Order: sequence, then C-alpha cells, then structure tokens
Amino acid sequence: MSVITTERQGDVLVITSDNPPVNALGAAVRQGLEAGIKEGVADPSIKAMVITCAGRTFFAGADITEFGKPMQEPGLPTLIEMIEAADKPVVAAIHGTALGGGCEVALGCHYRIAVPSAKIGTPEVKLGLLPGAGGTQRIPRIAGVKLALEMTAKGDPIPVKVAQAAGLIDRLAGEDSLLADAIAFAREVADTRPLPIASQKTATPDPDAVAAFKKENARRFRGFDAPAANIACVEKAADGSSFAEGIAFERQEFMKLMMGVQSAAQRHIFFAERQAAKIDDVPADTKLRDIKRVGVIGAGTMGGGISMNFLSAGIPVTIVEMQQDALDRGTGVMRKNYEGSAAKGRIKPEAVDQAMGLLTPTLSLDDLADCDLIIEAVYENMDVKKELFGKLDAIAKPGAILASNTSYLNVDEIASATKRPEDVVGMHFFSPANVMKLLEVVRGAKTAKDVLATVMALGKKIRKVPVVSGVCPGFIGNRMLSQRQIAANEMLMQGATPQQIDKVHVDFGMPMGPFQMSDLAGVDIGWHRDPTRIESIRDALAAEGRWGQKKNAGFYDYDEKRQPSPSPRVAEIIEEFRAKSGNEKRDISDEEIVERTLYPMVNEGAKILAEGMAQRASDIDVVWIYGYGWPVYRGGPMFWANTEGLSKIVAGLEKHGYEVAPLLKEKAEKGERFA
Ligand code: T1G
Repeated sequence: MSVITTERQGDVLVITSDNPPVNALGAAVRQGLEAGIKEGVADPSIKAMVITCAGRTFFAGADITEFGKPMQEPGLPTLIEMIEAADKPVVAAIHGTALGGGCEVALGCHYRIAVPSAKIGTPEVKLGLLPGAGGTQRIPRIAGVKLALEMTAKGDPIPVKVAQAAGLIDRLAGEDSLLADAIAFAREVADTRPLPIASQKTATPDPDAVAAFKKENARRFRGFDAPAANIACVEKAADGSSFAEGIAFERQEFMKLMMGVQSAAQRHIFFAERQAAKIDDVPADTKLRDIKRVGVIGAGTMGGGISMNFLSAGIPVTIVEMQQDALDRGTGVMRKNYEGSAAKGRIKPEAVDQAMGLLTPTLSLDDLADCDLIIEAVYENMDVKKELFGKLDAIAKPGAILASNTSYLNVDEIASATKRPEDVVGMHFFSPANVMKLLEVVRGAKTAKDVLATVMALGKKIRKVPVVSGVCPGFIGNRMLSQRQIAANEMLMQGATPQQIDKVHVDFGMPMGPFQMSDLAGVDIGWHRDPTRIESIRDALAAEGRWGQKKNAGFYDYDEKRQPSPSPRVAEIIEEFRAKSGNEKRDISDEEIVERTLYPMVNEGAKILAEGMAQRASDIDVVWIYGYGWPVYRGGPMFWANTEGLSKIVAGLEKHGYEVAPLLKEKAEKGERFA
C-alpha cells in the first residue's frame, strides 16, 4: 500500500499522505507526492490540487533517519520546485505540526489553509541544521526578515494565527472540516492567475533587525554553529540576490552543517531522548496505573518544585509538612513562582489560580490515603526515609506508588521498610524541580514493571525527560559528577585555580564549572557541620561560613548582583592546604583539565553501562544534557567520547593513573564506539 494516495473530488485532486507516526518526508512519500502532482498536472479535468496528511499531523519534516544515507530521488528541493511550478493551484491543508521540510512543502504550494490548533515551524536548527529545501529563502519573501530570523535561528514552531497574520497561512479551516474547507478553497482559486509563487516574491532587507537579533541572542547561540548559518541564509534572501543564488547558498550552508559534528550530536540526542523513554524488558503496551491525585511530602525547595509539575499538568496534589509555618512558606513560594511566570508572560494569569486551586496543603500524613502516587522530598537520611516509608506503607491505599526523590540513597533499602517493595521506585528530580527537564527514574530490584511504565509515562506528561537508572550511589548523573568534582579538587591542590578549571568547562560549553556549581548548590551541602574538622578545602570554606552564593562567598566572592570574582582568601586556603598536603605546585594546562575531569566521567559511564545501571550509552547522554547542562552540540559524554576517540581517552586515563573500565578498554582495543 503506497503511503500516498490520490482521490478525485470533482475537479479537485486530493493527494493524501499516510506515513505514521508523523508523516516524515521519506523517499516513498516524496516519490508518491511527485506522482500525485504529475497526475494532477497531466489530467485536464483537474483544476486544482490539495495536499493533506492522515493521522496526527501534516508532514513533520524530512525523515531524519535517512540522513547520512544515499539520497533517493526526488530530493525535497526538487519536489518543492515541481509543486511550485505546477500550472494549477496546489493547496496545502495543514493540521498538527507542519515542521521543517513539511513547512517547506507547504510554502512551495500556492496556498495554505490550516486548522486553528495547528502549528508551523522550522526546527532544523535544533538538529544543528537549517531549512535546506528553500525555507530560508521563501519565509523572508513571504513573512519578512524579522519573523524568518525567529523561525529559523530559534526553531520554535509558531501558532497558525501568527503565521496567518504574517501571510504564511492564507486561510483558517474549521477544526473538524479541514479537507472539505481545503477542497472548497482550491475550487475558489482554481482559476486565479497568476498563481502566487513564493520564490518570485522579494524580501525587504532589514539590517537593523538582523543586528538586534544577533545581539539579543548572543548568549543563547553561544557555541552553536547552526544559528549563524540560518541568519546568514535569511540575510542572503534579502540582499538582492536572486532566488537561485539564495537556494545555492542555502544548500552550501546546509551541507556544511550536515557534515559537521554538531548536527550529528544533536540528531543523536533527538533519537536518544525518545529511546530513553523505552524500557527494554517492559512491553510498550504495559497497562498503566491510574494517577488521579499525587501526594508530596516536604514543601521545601524540592517538594514545592515537584508539586508544581503536577499542578501545571492539571493533576491535584496533596502536600504535607510537619509545621504550619513551613507549609505556608512552601506554598507561598509556589504561588510566587507561578505569579513570576505569569508576569513574564510564560503562562496566562488565570493559570496561577488554576494550578494553586489544585493544591491541598496539610500537616497530616493520613491525608495521603487517597493518593495514587506519593513522592517524598524530605531530609536525605536513610533512617528518616525508612521510618517515613514504614508509615506510608500503613497509610497508602493498595496499588499506590511510593516514590523517593533521594539523589543518592539506596532505593532497595528504603523499599525494605515496606511490605510492598514492588510499588517503590525512585523519582529523582533536579533543582529547580519545576524547571529542570531531567527525571532519573530509579528502578529497584523489586520495582514492578507497571510501576516503571506508569512513572515513565507520567514523566512525559509533566514535560520531563525520564531516564531509567539502576540502584547505585548517585545513580547515573551524580555518580559521574562526583568523579569530576574529585579530580577538580585534586588539581586545586596541584596548582590550578577554581577560575581556571571553571573557565575550561564554560569554554567547553557547560553553563558553569565545578566550583561555580558548588557555590550555586551550596558548599555546605553534605557537610558534616563540624567547623573544627578540616579535612578538605571544602571543609575549610564551610567552616568559615563560605557556603556559596547564598552567603556571597564560596569558592568565589560575590557582589550584590551575585557576580563572582576570584577570592584572595580562597587562594590562601588552597595554598595552605597544598603546602600541608606536600603537593608540588605546578602549571596545569587546560588540556590536562579536560583529560582529568571529563575522561573519568566517561570511564565511570562505562562502568555504569557494564553494571547495567543504565540501559544504553545514549541514556547517559540524555541525563547529562537535561540534568547537568552538557552542551547538546557535543551530544553528551558518551557520544563525545566517540568523537574524542576511545583510545585517546584510555591513554589519557592511564597517563593520569586511573584504572580504566574494562568495557572502555575493550571497546578502544576493538576500535568500537559507544552505541
Ligand atoms: N523523521 C523521522 N522520524 C521522526 C521524525 C522525523 N522528522 N519526527 C518524529 N519522528 C519519530 C520519532 O523518532 C518517534 O519515533 C516518533 O516519530 C514519534 O515522535 C530539508 C532537513 C513531530 C513534534 O525536527 O519534533 O526537515 O520513538 O515521540 O512527542 O529542511 O516528533 O516512536 O520510534 O517525538 O508527539 C525537521 C522532529 C526535520 C521535527 C511529534 N523536523 N519531530 O512529537 O512524538 S529536518 C523536525 C518532532 C528537515 C529539511 C530538513 C516531534 C513532533 P519512535 P515523538 P511527539
């Protein structure tokens, strides 16, 4: 059965694509569209054509799985030129998300009609690419330079009403009558001549808009290759060049990006993120438990942030605290966060009360009896957790899921405090929990498969990226992070400075380095609180009250605007420690810092894989992209290791005296890569 079918509706030919799940413009779709257009053009009784898609969406882009493989004709640019050159009007009927190549096909059509709920966009930049089938040349010609910059260099889809106002969409259809309205529209314009052709329009130069756009987004685009290429193509469309010259430039820039490491990394993460949602031994059709109400224990920073995720998804939350003032403080912070988002226009004003209206604060654990999922976010202490889970075991209804937000404690031991370990799972959120996208789902030895499947699906529903981790200290992310922190502290003792080490990480593309991160999280996190016991530089800082940003002093000094500056006092403390430790002070190169902070992370990643604590290497990459700000254009630690070269990493680890993980050594020796 061809993925493309054609059907006559009187004098209108309807060309329908049915290529689930998202009508990706793979070879068969392109070939079918080509045949459909040829059929319509050749048949004298056909006055106009409509291109439409079955299923949940109009074409969501080129088929990304075809990238890097030999291209089958017709290519997308050729197909779109053919549509545009047709001597009868072609109408694109859009629903769902017309993205990338799908948006470009629509712009190659003479007219576009869409349902009000549809979106249109060119997200290629999120794959390290640009719209390579004429999008960078047709969008500015229709909608102007400003919107073209937004659409191409940022990649976020726009609602069709905004697109209509900009001339990208000609008409809105009824939400449930797209095809009928499209056929009527096609019939209405059947005799219109000349046909409106985007490539024949001209774009007005707007150098001020380009300059302002670059300035506004400099920080956002830092490290990425693709945004600048998108901007250059849009500029080309409006600098008086012909359409053909613009297309040639677009193709050249597209191929440069396609061949680059950044796009390979970003495409890797596109699929890795979707792969992470799948659990190898849990069938996709596993029946999920119903989650109608969620209980959260602890209204502190984590408990409040966790609750907001569910409230924002329309799921009622019962939140428990020990003291009334702590409860009031916690719910107050949640309301303030919502009001802040409303003030910034991120949510509608009425959404504040809608969300807070779903919240039930209480001082009694018993009020959790009707919850389908209970998540604890209390103090990180095993005895405290076990005592609490023992109580929950008595309170929670049968079938309720009991989850711990612990960031490193043993979930199996916590589960052993209940008679229902199969209902216990770890749900490790990252601070701020209402913002950070990563959710480490910690699978206990006895965690039931439907509990896992339910939590993974719920994770997606609250707009998180859930990744499964086994039970081990620090799970996937923190376990690898601790290797970096250990190495970073060692190098302080040998002559490096916090600012030097942090700069290497920021230049690498991380949002911040190890010491800036410690200052943000709090130097006192996990500190033994005994100011007389000074066994590390961190102990010395904590003992002096240098707890980080919250104290305007940590590894850095901070001004009233929280701007960090190197601290003479910290330099003294480090010097005292180094002298006491007998370490020789020496120059440490930036290259050595990369080797000693990132290679051990890869090494630990290989151990995590070998132990089965992560299902696949790409899961580790997803953890670091969404939990720790690893630059997406480097694809995550394991993908990066492949580009760095596993043999080089093994050599670097051995040079610095590390025991190399057997899996890493084996792959390096065999010339293999992490999948
Ligand atoms: N190609 C191949 N597979 C795709 C795909 C695509 N474009 N889009 C989605 N899939 C698969 C995906 O891997 C998953 O597979 C399933 O479809 C459902 O996706 C020349 C060069 C459309 C908003 O960047 O943003 O056009 O895991 O889980 O949450 O200029 O998919 O089930 O096996 O994401 O409902 C530009 C990419 C391409 C859009 C739907 N287009 N897709 O989200 O479902 S480059 C994009 C999305 C291009 C031209 C250039 C989202 C979605 P599986 P899903 P969803």
